[in-house]
Amino acid sequence: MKKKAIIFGITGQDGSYLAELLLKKKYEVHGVKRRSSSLNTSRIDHLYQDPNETKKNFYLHYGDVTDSFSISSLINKIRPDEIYNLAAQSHVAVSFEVPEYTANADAIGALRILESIRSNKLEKKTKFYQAGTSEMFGKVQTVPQNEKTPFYPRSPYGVAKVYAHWVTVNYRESYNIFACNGILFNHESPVRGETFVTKKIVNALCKINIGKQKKLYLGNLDARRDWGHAKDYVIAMWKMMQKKIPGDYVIATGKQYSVKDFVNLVLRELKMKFKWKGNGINTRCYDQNNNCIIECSRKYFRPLEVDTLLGDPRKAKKELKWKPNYKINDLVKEMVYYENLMLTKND
Ligand code: NDP
Ligand code: GDR
Repeated sequence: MKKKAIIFGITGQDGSYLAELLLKKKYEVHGVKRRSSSLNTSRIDHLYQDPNETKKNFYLHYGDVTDSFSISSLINKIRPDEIYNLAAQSHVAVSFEVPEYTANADAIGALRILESIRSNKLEKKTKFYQAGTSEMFGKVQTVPQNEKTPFYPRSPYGVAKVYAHWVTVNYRESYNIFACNGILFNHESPVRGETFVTKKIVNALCKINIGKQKKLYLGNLDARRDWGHAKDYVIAMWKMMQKKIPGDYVIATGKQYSVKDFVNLVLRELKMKFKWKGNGINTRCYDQNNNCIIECSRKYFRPLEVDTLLGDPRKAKKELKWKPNYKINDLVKEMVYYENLMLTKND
């Protein structure tokens, strides 16, 4: 019998890579997408199968993690072996603008799915994965961060994810549900959302390089992150779900770079000559003709910042036999290659 999986958040970066992985592993994959006024399936269009096809293994359903009825009826109908909860308002800066919605989707969304597993009496059948985040560490208490590092979230997003983390632990301990938390550090890819800093940098610098854009405005260039590739990280999610006993795992590369370092890597990959001047909010970057191509703008600073994140993935390496295949240079190379390809296609 084929394993059945439901992915909440199928239209997102991770949802698309996870769907590809599970289909390769011969799962029957059910993706839950939100209704939206414009198409939101570009990342999964290549997986689409005609509804009239008989040997289908990829299905899309409308649903929303803020709607208990839609979640419960889908779970009851599909009775999946595995549920991956990747659905979230996932932008940290935006969570300061829409804190209540972020809490509803990111915190209570996880509770709704867990409660649906329980109320449909699927505790023994259905495994649950919660997409936790390094943002839960926030104002970091120890370096590097591992599964025992205390949480100190610094945004409505981080706070909501801490609730989701603990309610997942609670349902595991109260009802014996196989429920696990991934504590994933930043992971990127060519299909990363365009307002996250890596994609924003790659997109703008590729355009500046060919004269299609003049300047890139960024926020805090000194923030430090542990950046991996989404393709590696969805493998870790799946591996967590294959364990005999559920647990919580930090997934990270164990290497850290600043936003400015990331800009430098992209400029070098594009073979652009550049020079930095100033510091803090007055930092600027100039090209070989002395044109200012990067400036800081207060608009992109957050009310509170997470200054530094660095993960310690040793538990995952030992218990899941997981390690990242991509190094930061490979990630940058792939993102730049894809961006340039898209730019020439749109010409
Ligand atoms: P994305 O923002 O790319 O994807 C989020 C997905 O959730 C989209 O499919 C989105 O749909 C969907 N979604 C948002 N709100 C709802 C809702 N109310 N009901 C149903 N679906 C909803 O995020 P990523 O793929 O990057 O991340 C996946 C998960 O992992 C998220 O939960 C994120 O918080 C978490 N995470 C991500 C990390 C990263 O570095 N990428 C690191 C650690 C955790 P739509 O397309 O319609 O907007
Ligand atoms: P993050 O990712 O907040 O870590 O959350 P993001 O790429 O948005 O920011 C990383 C760092 O870069 C700084 N920064 C900017 N960020 C954005 N978006 N735009 C800018 O112009 C800019 N300039 C500087 C930020 O201040 C920050 O310090 C991501 C999301 O995927 C979450 O869902 C996930 O949980 C975490 O990663 C781990």
